[in-house]
Amino acid sequence: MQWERVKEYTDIIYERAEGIARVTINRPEVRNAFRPETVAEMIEAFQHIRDDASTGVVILRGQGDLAFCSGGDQRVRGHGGYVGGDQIPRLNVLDLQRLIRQLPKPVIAAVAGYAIGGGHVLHVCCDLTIAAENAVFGQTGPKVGSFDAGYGMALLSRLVGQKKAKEIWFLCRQYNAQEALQMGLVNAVVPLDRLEEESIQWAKEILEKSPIAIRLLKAAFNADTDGAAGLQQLAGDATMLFYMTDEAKEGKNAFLEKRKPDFGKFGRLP
Ligand code: 1HA
Repeated sequence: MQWERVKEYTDIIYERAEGIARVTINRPEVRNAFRPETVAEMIEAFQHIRDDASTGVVILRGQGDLAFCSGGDQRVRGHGGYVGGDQIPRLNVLDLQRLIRQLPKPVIAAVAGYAIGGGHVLHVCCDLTIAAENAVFGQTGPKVGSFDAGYGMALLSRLVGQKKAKEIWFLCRQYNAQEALQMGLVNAVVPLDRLEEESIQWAKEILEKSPIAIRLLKAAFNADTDGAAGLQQLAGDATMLFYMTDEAKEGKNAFLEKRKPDFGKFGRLP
């Protein structure tokens, strides 16, 4: 793969090749913990990916073999949020979680090493997770004075069931890759040196499929869990498809031509 850097960032690396975007959290000195700037850069990259017609699948990973992401950078945790250069306390990873969920393209988490705390929730928000054999999963919130009871609770419960999700949150234990596979938290476990290759293989298999079918399936999975926000996404996709029909165009054209629309010419399917 010839990865092309899409844009230079400080805390992340955003590349693309052959229809795949690769976003790497690049703070290995803190096990890829995120600060507000890291998240802002990821949000910008994911917004670009959303609009980039050449990209069909995203791989999200951490720099190095030791960690996918260790959550919020505790050194900059202030009063009410994580504080960046602008001195504003933020929990902007919540915006990123929604963006990953709403992205009309699958996101694959490629996890080597620790996916912990807010970093664990990030992989939970991704559509698929490929784990290296050295991957370690867990929540730490109640240990370090935090919790993510949004997607961190609801999606995790969907994946592993409520009893297990409560265990994960209440006991803050760490789980290895095989345990994660067993509880449905990840899709596959591969040797560390095959993580890259395997993630790309999964991405390529998805890329061979119908983009709109994949997009609508992702929206439907979200609608099943995300309430009105999930329904909005699925309904938005329905509107996108409807706009492509002659029936919808008749409505617009009639308005512009100041005439009554003639919807009678369109048949009704069973
Ligand atoms: O809960 C939320 C949120 C909830 C709602 C809304 C928004 C949220 C946003 C974020 C979060 C959270 O993420 S809370 C949870 C925060 N994260 C953690 O509690 C994990 C902290 N880290 C660890 O438990 C461990 O470092 C580790 C299991 C990931 C790795 O252990 P290891 O391999 O033994 O390495 P370690 O020596 O601990 O770490 C290497 C270096 O990385 C250390 O720095 P050094 O001593 O070399 O100067 C360590 O301090 C640093 N580091 C690791 N994780 C973080 C970190 N520095 C800052 N923040 C970190 N998260």
